[in-house]
Amino acid sequence: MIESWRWYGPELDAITLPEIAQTGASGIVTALHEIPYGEVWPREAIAARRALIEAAGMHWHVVESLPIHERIKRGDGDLTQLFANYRQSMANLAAEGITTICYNFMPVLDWTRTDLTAPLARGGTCLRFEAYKMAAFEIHMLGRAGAQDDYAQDVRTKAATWFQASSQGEREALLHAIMSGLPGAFDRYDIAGLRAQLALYDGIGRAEIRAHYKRFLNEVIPAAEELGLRFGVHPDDPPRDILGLPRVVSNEEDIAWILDAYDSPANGLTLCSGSLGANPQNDLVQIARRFGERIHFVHLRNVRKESDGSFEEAAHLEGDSDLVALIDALLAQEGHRRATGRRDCALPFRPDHGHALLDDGARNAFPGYPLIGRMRGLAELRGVIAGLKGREGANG
Ligand code: DNO
Ligand code: MN
Repeated sequence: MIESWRWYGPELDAITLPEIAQTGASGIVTALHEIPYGEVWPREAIAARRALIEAAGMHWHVVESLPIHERIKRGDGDLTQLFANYRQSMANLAAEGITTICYNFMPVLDWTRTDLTAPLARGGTCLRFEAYKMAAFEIHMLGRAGAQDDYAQDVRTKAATWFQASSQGEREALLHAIMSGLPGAFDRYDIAGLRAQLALYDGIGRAEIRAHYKRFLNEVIPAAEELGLRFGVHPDDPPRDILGLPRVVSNEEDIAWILDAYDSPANGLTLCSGSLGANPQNDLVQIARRFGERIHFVHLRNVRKESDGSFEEAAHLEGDSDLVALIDALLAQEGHRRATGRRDCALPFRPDHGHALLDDGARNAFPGYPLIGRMRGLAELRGVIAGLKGREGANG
């Protein structure tokens, strides 16, 4: 497996490439976050970013993300130009030798949490999703009546109580946390802005989103095949509908549908253990085995789930998901690739989010992307991989 590290680029990330080099990671995962959604990534800008990474002794291994414009997700109007721009960015990336592309198909928001600095028992903080706070946000702050059905009665009661007692500051902090998953320099919405975005999805249900997704695949995967690119969709986080919007990349069945909707090795998966792992119905090892040949990129992190749908990000080897078993399945997939003569045998992975530990709080890193906490995660994962590989060697 190839150790990689997400970096938001020289303008936006508080962590520098020489610092990342010290973590031991060899691959960088990044995007031209400063380019607005829907515009072409110029080849020169890609080349300049690549040169920075290579000057620091690393390799730009994966693009995360090449974002999909909301109009494509909504199937809104004439999309010819947007698809042409997307394919042009793909061609420019391929020309610079960057061949693995992670993207997601989450409407409006990316990963969503209600607390960015939930305290940990031994000190440090983690990201947390509190079901009643999300319900309070949807039902009371946004006024989405339909969201009632997505939460159990006791969660709704708690949400109403919290909302009534909440101060303006607490509501603003909740809005801020919920908006923080939008990557890079993307505009954050206020309540009115978010309502306006959501209104654009009126009348768009699961079937429509799936149809728009299939159209996207038909528009880009043939070009990916020609250019030698591999696409890996990142699952929804959390893996369920939120804000009353349908999400179509949440479980095994969804993944099967996507990989089937355009049956090509270029149409693959980013296996994110933290996102998929937040739904108790998802069996990570089973997902890794079933779709193994189509996995192009891996996010490793852990979650601790609660019965009401809340969860928090646990240390990489704590929490409810068995990451050792998952890594074992991924190493088996690598072995299978070697045996069948595939060129892309080594799977790139990154420690997905990490805890904010020690001096992390003093730096202005993106939530979930601190230096020390992720370095701890990477080191633990590296140990698991080395241990499992050693055993493989010992067993001949
Ligand atoms: C969540 C994180 C996200 C993810 C994007 C992919 O699990 O990995 O930041 O990178 O949603 O587009
Ligand atoms: Mn992830």
